[in-house]
Amino acid sequence: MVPTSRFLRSPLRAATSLLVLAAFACALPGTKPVEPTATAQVPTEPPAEASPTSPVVHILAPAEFNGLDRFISDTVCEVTGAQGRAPGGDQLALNRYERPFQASTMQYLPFLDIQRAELKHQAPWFYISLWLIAPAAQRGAFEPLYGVEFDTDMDGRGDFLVWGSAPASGEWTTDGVQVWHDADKDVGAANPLAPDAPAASSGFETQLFEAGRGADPDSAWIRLGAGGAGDIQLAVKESLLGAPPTFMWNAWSDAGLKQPAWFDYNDHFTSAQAGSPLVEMKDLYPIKAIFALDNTCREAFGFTPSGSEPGVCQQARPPATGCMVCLLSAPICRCVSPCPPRAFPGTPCSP
Ligand SMILES: [Ca+2]
Ligand SMILES: [Ca+2]
Ligand SMILES: [Ca+2]
Ligand SMILES: [Ca+2]
Repeated sequence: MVPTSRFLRSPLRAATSLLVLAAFACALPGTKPVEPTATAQVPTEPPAEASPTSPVVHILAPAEFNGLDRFISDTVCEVTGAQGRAPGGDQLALNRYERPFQASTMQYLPFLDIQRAELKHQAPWFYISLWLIAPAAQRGAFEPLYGVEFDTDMDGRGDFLVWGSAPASGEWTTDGVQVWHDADKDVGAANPLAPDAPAASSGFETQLFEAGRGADPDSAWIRLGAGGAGDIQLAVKESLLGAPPTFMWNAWSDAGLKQPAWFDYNDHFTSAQAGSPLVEMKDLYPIKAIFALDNTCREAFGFTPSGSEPGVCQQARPPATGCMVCLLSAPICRCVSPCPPRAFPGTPCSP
C-alpha cells in the first residue's frame, strides 16, 4: 500500500524561507552559499527505518517553475499506431525504444508514447516534464511508471533512475515515486547502452527512495502538469543526485517490464527475445519481451554536447546563452565563456 504523505505546514514555510534566503545568498557578494536542507552527498544509507505504517512527514515540497533549460523531441506513433507499428525511433543496439504497444498484439498505448521531454533547473530542484500523446488517465488496467534516468558521470551508464506511478492530480506527491541507484556501476554491463545479453549485471540494484521513505523524504515528487492532458512532471532534488553541475538525462515510460535491476534492458534480452516494432524487421516484428515502454535519446545538462556523448540526441540546439547552472551546493556556473563570479542561471556570460 502506498502511504499517504502529510505536510507540517509551518516547517514547510520555514524551510521555504530558508531556501529562498539560500538562493539569494548564491548571488549576493561576499555571502557564502548556504546548503539546502538535505545533504549534498549521494545518500549511502539505506532507506529510513520508519514503520511502514507511520506517516511520511515532508519539510520541503517543489514549487512552480517556469521555462526550460533543455528539451528532447521523441519519435511518436500517433499516425502508425493504428497499424500496430512504429515509424522508426527504435534501435535496440542503442538501448533506444519506441514501443508504446502491447506485446504481440501491437495494440497502441498512446499514454506511454513520449513526444517531448523538458528539463528545468530551479534550485534545489530539477524539474522534468514528459509530454505524452494521450493522458495517463487513459491507461485503463495498465500501471505505467513515468520518469527519468540520469547519467551523472556521463560514461553512458545510468547512475540514477527516478520514476513514479501515474499521478492522480496536479498536486505534488511522493506517493508512488521510486528512486534507484547503481552503486556498483554495472548498468549497461560490459558495453554501456550496447547489447550484452545475456549479462549478469545487477542494474539499478539499490533503492534510495520509495514514496517518501528514504534518507530524505523530499527527494522526488510527481504530479500532473498544468496542461491538464498529456503532461506529467517530476521534481528531483539536486542533492539526491550528488548535485552534479553537468550530466546526461533521458525520459522513460514503462508499463511492461518495470525492472530497474534489468537496466539496460538490451543486456537482459537478446534482439530475438525483445522483438521489434518495425515491420521492416521481418525476422523480429512484433515486439515481444521488451514491450509497453518508450524512452528517449539523452540530452546534456550544464554544457553543450559535442555529439559524441553516449546516447546523445542528434538534434539541433540553440547556442548556450547565459549561465546554465548554478548549484547552491556546488556554486559553479557554466557557459561557453566563463560566468562572472556569483552568477546565477540566466546571468549573461562574460565576454
Ligand atoms: Ca515516443
Ligand atoms: Ca554513469
Ligand atoms: Ca550493455
Ligand atoms: Ca548495479
